[in-house]
Amino acid sequence: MAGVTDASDELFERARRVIPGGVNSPVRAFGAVGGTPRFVTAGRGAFLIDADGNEYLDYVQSWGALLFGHAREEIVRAAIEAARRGTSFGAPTEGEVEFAECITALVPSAEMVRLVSSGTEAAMSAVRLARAFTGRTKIVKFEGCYHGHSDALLARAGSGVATFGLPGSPGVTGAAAADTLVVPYNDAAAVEGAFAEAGGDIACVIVEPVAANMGVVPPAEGFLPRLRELCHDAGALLVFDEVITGFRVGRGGAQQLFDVKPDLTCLGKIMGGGFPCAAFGGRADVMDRLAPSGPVYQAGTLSGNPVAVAAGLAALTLVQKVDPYAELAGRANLLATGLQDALSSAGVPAAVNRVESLLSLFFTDGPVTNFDQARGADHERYGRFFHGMLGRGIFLPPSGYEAWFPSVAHTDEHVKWTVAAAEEAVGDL
Ligand code: HOZ
Repeated sequence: MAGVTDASDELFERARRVIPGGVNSPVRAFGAVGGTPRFVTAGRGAFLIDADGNEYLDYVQSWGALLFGHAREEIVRAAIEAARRGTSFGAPTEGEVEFAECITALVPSAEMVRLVSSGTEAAMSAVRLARAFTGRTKIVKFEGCYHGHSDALLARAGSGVATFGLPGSPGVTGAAAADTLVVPYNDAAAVEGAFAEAGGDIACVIVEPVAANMGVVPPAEGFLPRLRELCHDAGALLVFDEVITGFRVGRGGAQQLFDVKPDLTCLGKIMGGGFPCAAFGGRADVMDRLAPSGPVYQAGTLSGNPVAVAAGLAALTLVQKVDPYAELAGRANLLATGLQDALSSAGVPAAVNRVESLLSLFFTDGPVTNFDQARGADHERYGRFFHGMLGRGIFLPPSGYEAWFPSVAHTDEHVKWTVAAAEEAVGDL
């Protein structure tokens, strides 16, 4: 259970002297919920242990990277064995070929794939490729969707940009943002409008097929197929950012779940088994434009890193062997309905959005189908709920704009504790 935080307090103080804000990625700083971020010493299965020895049932799971929980044996073993053979070569390996074969077999639209080290790189490179392939400049993105922190994709983004209430970021030039058209999520008419106005200039539409960086917001019925049609008719590419949904909402990701084939897909998180590994892939005729087959430049010393590849391959092998999706979604449903009941019986207006094993909680009395509604939720109340849960040993994302990620290591018993903790925590609201 959560208790004293002296060691985390001290580490945070030290960290702030040498790391901006004391963290290496903004949302971790607890800025939106207040208090001291917990400095972690270990993770085991569904649990995190902090520097003071407190143990928490963890629903962050490295922001969705850990489908099988912390330190899953097969993944750790694969990484250690790979590291013993050498940690980086800067030359191709058989593991990369096997991994790419595995990804292209699992992701319906991926005929070819290029490995990179982060989701940011994957999205940035996919956009460059789309622009080069179509010979066009503009891109369409959605309010509250987050595609990493490259210049063109930060406008009205979710995740930390939403958490800290930033419109974008200083340092992004007007020129870099000028070709980014931003429209509301789930609003097909707004996308039609963008195509009516600038159709011949639009290189791609990039979308999280299930938005999961403004809290979780499912795509409206027909929204994704309409994007597919619009892009097809206008000669633009459809890019699915499946960094979160890939290997999470099913083994073939959201494109399989909703049966919509994008031209390009960005992947990350689960595919790296908890290591820095990501990818973008898609139609072979588009991917073949990448250097050295084609002229579109993209590169990286640690791309296809052998340790990350071994861990990722172990994770995707488990995905196929365990096939955890039905059970995971069932458990997430238990959690979502338990939370919704706990809050309604306490008379607290709340919406729990869920798609398969992705869920999040908004303190609001209406539905949440877009970024405006997500922003309209009571985020201060979320902060109080977060601390009520943390004090009871449950680690939720420290922002109402982030998704909750139950893992294979979470059990029905864990879900029952969580709901019981929520029943008590509503008293703090
Ligand atoms: N952008 C990530 C959440 N959507 C946060 C990553 C991190 O802080 O580790």
